Amino acid sequence: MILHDKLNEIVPVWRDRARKLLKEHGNVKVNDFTIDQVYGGMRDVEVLVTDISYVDPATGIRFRGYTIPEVLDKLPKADGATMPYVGGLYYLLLTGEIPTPEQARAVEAEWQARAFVPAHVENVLRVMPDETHPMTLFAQGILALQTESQFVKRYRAGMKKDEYWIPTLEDSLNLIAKLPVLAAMIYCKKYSKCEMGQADPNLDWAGNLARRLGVANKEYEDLTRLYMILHSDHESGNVSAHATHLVGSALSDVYYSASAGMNGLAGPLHGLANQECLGWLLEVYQKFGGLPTDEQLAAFALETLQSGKVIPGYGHAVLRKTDPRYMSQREFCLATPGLRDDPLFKLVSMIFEVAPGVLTEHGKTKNPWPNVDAQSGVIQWYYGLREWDFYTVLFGVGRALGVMANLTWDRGLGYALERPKSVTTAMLEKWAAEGGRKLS
Ligand code: HAX
Repeated sequence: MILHDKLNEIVPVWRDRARKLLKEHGNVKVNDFTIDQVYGGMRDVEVLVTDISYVDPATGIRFRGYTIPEVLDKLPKADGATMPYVGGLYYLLLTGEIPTPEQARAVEAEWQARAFVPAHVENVLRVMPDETHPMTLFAQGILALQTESQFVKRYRAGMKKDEYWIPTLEDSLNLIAKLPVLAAMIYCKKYSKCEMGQADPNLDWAGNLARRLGVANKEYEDLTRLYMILHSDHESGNVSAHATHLVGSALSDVYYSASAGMNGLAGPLHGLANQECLGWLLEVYQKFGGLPTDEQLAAFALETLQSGKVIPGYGHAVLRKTDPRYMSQREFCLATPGLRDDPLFKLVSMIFEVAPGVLTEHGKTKNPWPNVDAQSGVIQWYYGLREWDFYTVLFGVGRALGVMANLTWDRGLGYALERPKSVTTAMLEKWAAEGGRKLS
């Protein structure tokens, strides 16, 4: 094929040119940033603002200043549950204040009143081929809901910029309310284990998701509350949050923006890592016919790295320590009889002991410690949700909470259209030869 042949010829030449530039001049500054940062996915470039959450490289996420243990302790608990209402977490993300039980329940009631998913969305899911990945269905389902956008109606009718946040909040509440039902519809379509249906008015938002997935178990409802809280937000530079923010900056509504974010979450370096993790765990377990020895596990991990693959669930673009979201899931497992003795959980614990050493010795990753995805799949597996290509949808339902809160504030604060400037390789080479570039 003509284009394939031609690119086969020129890609290696340009790759070598970029590598040479980075090797010889990676630390040269172009304005405020180094050439390493320009090529390297803008690591550590501080150009986004959010007050909703912050990831400290050493201690991990804080939601509105609160650590995960503080959030779990302070937020009002669902009736008879050990974990908080997700509605309370959403109140905290949006307002910065810990809600009273009445306020948390009021958010849950808002969601309950808006949970109905229209028939055309169900139809969109039904016509897709059975082999469609659940994340494709999830992004499509969100996009199909765009017909409901209040922002679009108000914008067309004429609306002051200061008011943009109002229909954005309205759209956000509507979308979040419907996500448990949408996710469950995808689950039913894909695996034929249930019938598509609407929300149960007697259950909270997370309880609804748990039940509709067919796990009628109080423990799993609590786990779902924890899971959604942990996955909700991770400041605004990660791919799903940034993609949502970027698309939203063009005043595309909540549905367009969230769908874009979910497409980013579907990448194996981001949210898809949770399904990849479980795949890798099962591969280890099957290969050794059960738990391996530490030596066997280390050798298998090295083999994975040497074959050019990543160890899923390990490493992070910002964190430089074990992810506290990993630790709280681990604590949940350790506190849950049955789960703490589960052989796959034991394997996860062994990997926690062995993989950081292997990754450190391998010498590439800046962070050899586990992230949120290293632990989450095994818990779903334990409770019977074994269709692991569905796991990223669960992540997406949780992540929607954070990106929607951010988008509401983006509009509230009138954040600008995002439009960074690009340069050419030749320009960078010229500035590198001149020892750097300063904005005049
Ligand atoms: N296994 C093997 N190699 C790894 C690695 C891992 N777990 N983590 C990082 N590396 C490699 C990178 O691929 C990179 O190699 P190259 O120089 O050849 O490109 C090198 O180490 C330096 O990477 P880094 O600076 O430490 O990490 P990045 O910021 O570039 O990437 C990632 C961060 C999370 C994408 C990376 O650690 C990774 O691929 N991890 C495995 C996949 C994963 O768990 N993703 C989920 C992350 C959490 C999340 O967003 N969840 O949604």
